[in-house]
Amino acid sequence: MALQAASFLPSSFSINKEGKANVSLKETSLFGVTFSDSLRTDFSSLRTRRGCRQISQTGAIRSQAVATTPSVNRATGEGKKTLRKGSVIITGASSGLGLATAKALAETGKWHVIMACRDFLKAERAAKSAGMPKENYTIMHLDLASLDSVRQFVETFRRSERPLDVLVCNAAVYFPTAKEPTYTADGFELSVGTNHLGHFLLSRLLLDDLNKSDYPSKRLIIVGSITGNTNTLAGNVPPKANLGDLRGLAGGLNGMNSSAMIDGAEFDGAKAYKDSKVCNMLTMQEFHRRYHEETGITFASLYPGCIATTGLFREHIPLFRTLFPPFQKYITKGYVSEAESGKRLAQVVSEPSLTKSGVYWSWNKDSASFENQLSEEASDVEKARKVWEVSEKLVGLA
Ligand code: NDP
Ligand code: PMR
Repeated sequence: MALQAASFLPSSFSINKEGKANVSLKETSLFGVTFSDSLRTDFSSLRTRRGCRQISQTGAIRSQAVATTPSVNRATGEGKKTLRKGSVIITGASSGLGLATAKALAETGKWHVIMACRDFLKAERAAKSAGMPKENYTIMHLDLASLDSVRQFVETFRRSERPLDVLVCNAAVYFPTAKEPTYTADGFELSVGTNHLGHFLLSRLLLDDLNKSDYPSKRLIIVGSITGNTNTLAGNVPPKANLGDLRGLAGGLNGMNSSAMIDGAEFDGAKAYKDSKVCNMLTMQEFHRRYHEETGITFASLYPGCIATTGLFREHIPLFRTLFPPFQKYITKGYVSEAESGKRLAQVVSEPSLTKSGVYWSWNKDSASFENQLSEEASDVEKARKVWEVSEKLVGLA
């Protein structure tokens, strides 16, 4: 279905040296939708048991009572201070972007990665087969589709007595072919419930922990996407993200006395994912406005490129999974490998040059980062405030 639509690509589809393009889509029909706007886009960037157990890198169950002493700044022979290992939590680090980022950071020897995953064994196998040095990661159970699990994860993490220097909200689910909504343990539509509400509670709870860190650069990163931004060609592929007046979100997304969709409309799995990404990008900016000045924490979001081979597309039809990678590689040129995307996100975690807060990062075709523009909706200050206020009620913080 999707790839048939590739043949509807406009003939004026061209990419300049920087991998940026002004795509003039005057009256171009795509998926039966007529565009009359001139869009500016960037092509290069074009169930488990709830656990409060923690598995050590060797796979053995480690008692929570064992406190791991974080390394601290220590003086070297010359009297210079050496930076201690940074401590970063990455949600959904068992595959795709999360795993590639965990690997990139762990391999530097400068980071200890807490892989916050819903499936212990999958995460352990993934870390091992990626060759991650054992001493540089720990796996902790987190199921973002359960608010209880999020709270338990925060407790377990605190008991580990590791500092928190960077939190990366990366995990996501995508149900493009679902006819009916499915729900989290708390009764929220599963994609917005996992991708947005689970992360919203997690990051609100862990803000205190980030604030306590003595690391020189503390960061909270929420992964966004081009497909939630309607100022891009990719963001104009139907169904488009649109949060409307948030009536469905305010009603609890439970599909009973309220719609399962944020805007109150009929369920559409692909749209629910894109809406959840808009929430992710709005949440990052709202964090920035509320807390950056007071805490010095850097809040950032990013579009890592089209990583067309990841598990995100596992629910898509087989034909899509076969054709999507070559389509992105050879036609849109938006494709990036998992390894490259991991390096990009690792930069947002650790690069001293990427400390600016409130930014949505993207990369050009030479893999140089730049501050990208968000769509009107994804940068709407009033909507961000409303999403924040409604979300804090839904997750029990207000
Ligand atoms: P993957 O499916 O490979 O990774 C998603 C991860 O999220 C997996 O580790 C998965 O765990 C985890 N996860 C899913 N549900 C839960 C849950 N309830 N609790 C805890 N973890 C969960 O996809 P990607 O690597 O592609 O996606 C990573 C991020 O990148 C997402 O935020 C996505 O929106 C974003 N992104 C991806 C793009 C792409 O082209 N792929 C483009 C732009 C943004 P498990 O392994 O157990 O399934
Ligand atoms: Mg896209 C022009 C550039 C471009 C880029 C960078 C993406 C990224 N896509 C582009 C264009 C197009 N896509 C065009 C012209 C079409 C019509 C043929 C198209 C279609 C399409 C489909 C059906 N694209 C998709 C899908 C999905 O199911 C993916 C999706 O929306 O997941 C939510 C997807 C994506 N396209 C991208 C990226 C990055 C995705 C996936 C992931 C994401 O946002 O997380």
